[in-house]
Amino acid sequence: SDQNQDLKEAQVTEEGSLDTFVPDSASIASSIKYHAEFTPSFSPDHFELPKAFYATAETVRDSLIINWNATYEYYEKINVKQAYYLSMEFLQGRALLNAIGNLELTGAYAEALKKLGHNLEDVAREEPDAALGNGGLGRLASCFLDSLATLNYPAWGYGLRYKYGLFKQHITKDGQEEVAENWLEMGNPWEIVRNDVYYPVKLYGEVISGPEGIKQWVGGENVMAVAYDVPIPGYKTKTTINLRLWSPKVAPDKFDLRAFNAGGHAKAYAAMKNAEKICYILYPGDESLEGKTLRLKQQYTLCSASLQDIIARYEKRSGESKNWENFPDKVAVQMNDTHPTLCIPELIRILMDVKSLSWEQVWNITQRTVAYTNHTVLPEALEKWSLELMQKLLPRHVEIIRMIDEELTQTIIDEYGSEDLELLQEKLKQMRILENIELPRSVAELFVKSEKSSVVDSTEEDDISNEETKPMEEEDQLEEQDIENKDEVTPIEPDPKLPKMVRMANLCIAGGYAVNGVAEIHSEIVKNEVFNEFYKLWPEKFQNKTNGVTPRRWIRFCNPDLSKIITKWTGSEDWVVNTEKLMILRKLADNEDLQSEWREAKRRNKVKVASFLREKTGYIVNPKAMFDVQVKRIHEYKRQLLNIMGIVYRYKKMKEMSHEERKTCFVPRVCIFGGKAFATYIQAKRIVKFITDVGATVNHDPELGDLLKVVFVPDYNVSVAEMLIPGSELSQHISTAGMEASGTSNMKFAMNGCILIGTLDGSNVEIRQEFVPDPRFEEVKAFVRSDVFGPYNYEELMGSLEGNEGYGRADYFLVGKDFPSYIECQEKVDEAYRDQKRWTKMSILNTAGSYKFSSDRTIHDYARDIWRIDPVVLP
Ligand code: B1N
Repeated sequence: SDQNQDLKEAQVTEEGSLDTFVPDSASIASSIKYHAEFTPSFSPDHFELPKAFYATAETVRDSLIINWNATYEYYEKINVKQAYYLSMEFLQGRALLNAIGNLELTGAYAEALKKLGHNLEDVAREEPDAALGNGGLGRLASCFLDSLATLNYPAWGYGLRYKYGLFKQHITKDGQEEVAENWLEMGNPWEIVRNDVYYPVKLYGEVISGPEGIKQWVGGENVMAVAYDVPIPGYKTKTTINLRLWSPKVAPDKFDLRAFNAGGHAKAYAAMKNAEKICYILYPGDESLEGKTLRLKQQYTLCSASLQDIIARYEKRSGESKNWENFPDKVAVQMNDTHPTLCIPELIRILMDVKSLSWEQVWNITQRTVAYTNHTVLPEALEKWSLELMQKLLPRHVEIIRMIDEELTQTIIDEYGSEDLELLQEKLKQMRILENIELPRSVAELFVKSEKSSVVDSTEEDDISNEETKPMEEEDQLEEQDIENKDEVTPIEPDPKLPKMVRMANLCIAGGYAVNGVAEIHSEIVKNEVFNEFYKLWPEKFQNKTNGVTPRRWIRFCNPDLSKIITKWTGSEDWVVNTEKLMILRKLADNEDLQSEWREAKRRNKVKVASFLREKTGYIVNPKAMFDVQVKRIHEYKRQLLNIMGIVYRYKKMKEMSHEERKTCFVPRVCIFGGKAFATYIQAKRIVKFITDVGATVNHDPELGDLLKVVFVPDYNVSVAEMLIPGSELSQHISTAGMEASGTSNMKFAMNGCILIGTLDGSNVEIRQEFVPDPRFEEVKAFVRSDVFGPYNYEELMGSLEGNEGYGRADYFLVGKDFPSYIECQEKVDEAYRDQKRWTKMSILNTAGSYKFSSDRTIHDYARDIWRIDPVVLP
């Protein structure tokens, strides 16, 4: 095709020629036709939307590959330090509009498709969302990749190529139903399989001592992890970085049959098939973890393949001058939460067992290479793995983890000394990586020695002599014995009734050079509470890196109408990469022309939302009403229940009023919810059911008209967010204080001129005391119980707000406690909305003030403070 020819020529001619080569719509159209014919995945006789999408995406991929290759070659040539972002989740969403937007070819593509009888937007909608993530953590990883590429940072992402992404959500009369998400069904036009890039990943087996005492991990099952590369283009730059996703494959010739001789070939074959299943499915838990073998296999596959790849690249790039001590000068590994913690023992294993370095060297290199981001302080989400399970699956790693635990234990002893053995014991108990596991031998000996020295401790002799002045009763004698036992301080014995566990966060903090939280308040909680003992030991490791979101996807491409207005009023498109420029809007916020353009853009986006709601739910809403939105994973701490209880209160009040009263008292609202519940999280699913039931009642109530509508958007995902956020006016972020590490959708809403209400998340969870129920909250609960929302039994849901249902603690998430101030806040929202000038001004100021929350700023901070990498601009 013309375009391909042009692109190829551009590639082989002088440096910089790509910058000047811009394909026009005619060459793009011919390239699309070329792919439709010669990269066939559909019948030849039609050119319908699905085929148009795949052919279009393939042409875009051609351009991306050229830039990917140029970027890769240049990094190879200058051997630059690279950052690697390891994550079990990347929530990429769709790629087409983002890619052609970044390449500045949106107009040309729209025209080309028009020539071929299609509309760009319709074609783009054919693309399935790449949902290899659950929520905020995975989406953050994807925003980071966009910023890294845009800012020309040499960096790659590493993840897993799950065959099934996050489940699809159907809403039925019973609430949520999960359906498998087969996103690869029609093929993935963005990935490039690298059949020559694969690494063995071993599981199970045993450790033997080889020659010169070098440990060898033998037997077990071997999987081949094959690389699939997804090009990540930057905005208006040639830099195109890589997201490398691993997919395990069967490798019969490479397969170690030793371990399978007992069961013969059939068994070996079954095990190989099993190996392939490792990456079938993304674990759908968000802030809830299951200690399942398959999950550990997934985590290890990611860590092992990525590190082998990183090390191979380091060796290739250093050539003759290879010196392992310099590894951290070329490589920074960022672990997205503790999910890739096995990076630490895996790096050590490769350098020690395969490259024959000493423990001292390897421990030092590791501690200068890896860094850890913490994303949650919820105790149920802090990863712990059973030692027994890990021992079976990764016997060599358990040995290494024991060595790290011993290093850490020694550091703790050096810090606290062995004078006060009880204090030392307490510290060890809190900080060790191994939980409920005997102390390393070297340390246990220390406790024995101290036992002897305590006999000559003078203060204790004093105590004893005091005791001896009075005759001993039998009880006193027992006490005396207790005291003596305490003085001996035997090392903490494991409790056989409790499981032996490996604490992944402790391992990350000990093995890494940096630990960061994801918002200021969260980082304070990390330092001062959850990991305070480590903070006291290594204050220099702890940092904050407030999250951000990419302004390309989350304003420029998802909200073109608003983008045009921002560009017009700030004077240029600069704000897309330099979000500080949004501040210019601050002094324009009162300008009436800007205000009316701003309102008009919002109105058009609301119309789109309204038609989407009608298509997906059948509900008809009035775009003149206020659009009030809460979209995020359904979780009790995020308190969708607080929102819906507030709506029920509003509904109830409305019903008690006359038509006239109602109209003066309330602003018409459309309350929109969206989000997925973890399939086995019963309480979350009840909340979904509740919201849809309230909607079914309220939306059909003829008395209310447009005054109140409640809509649950099914299957909330990245693409739905891109449509919904621009059309929202109010959004809610009302988590129980201290529980939401950061939250990122709040930033997206702010960027799109949405007013936010929320809790000051960050104050400590020490509330939950004098719980005096608000009479209005009592009213609402009674109302819910009286069957107004259908026959479903809401006793358990309401009961949980009062301490029933085995929750023990009444209303743990403080829905009732915050209800009064929440209701008052909502009344203020109504008042503010009545004054449309004031509301629009707030809306503009929100966009203006959102400049800080570009992931560009976040990435600059990581690059400067953690990774110590510099931007590289391609020649
Ligand atoms: O990470 C986001 C934050 O903005 C959110 O506040 C935080 O809740 C989220 C286990 C998680 N923390 N932990 C997870 C995800 C999957 C999983 O299997 C935990 N997600 C968050 C980005 O910093």
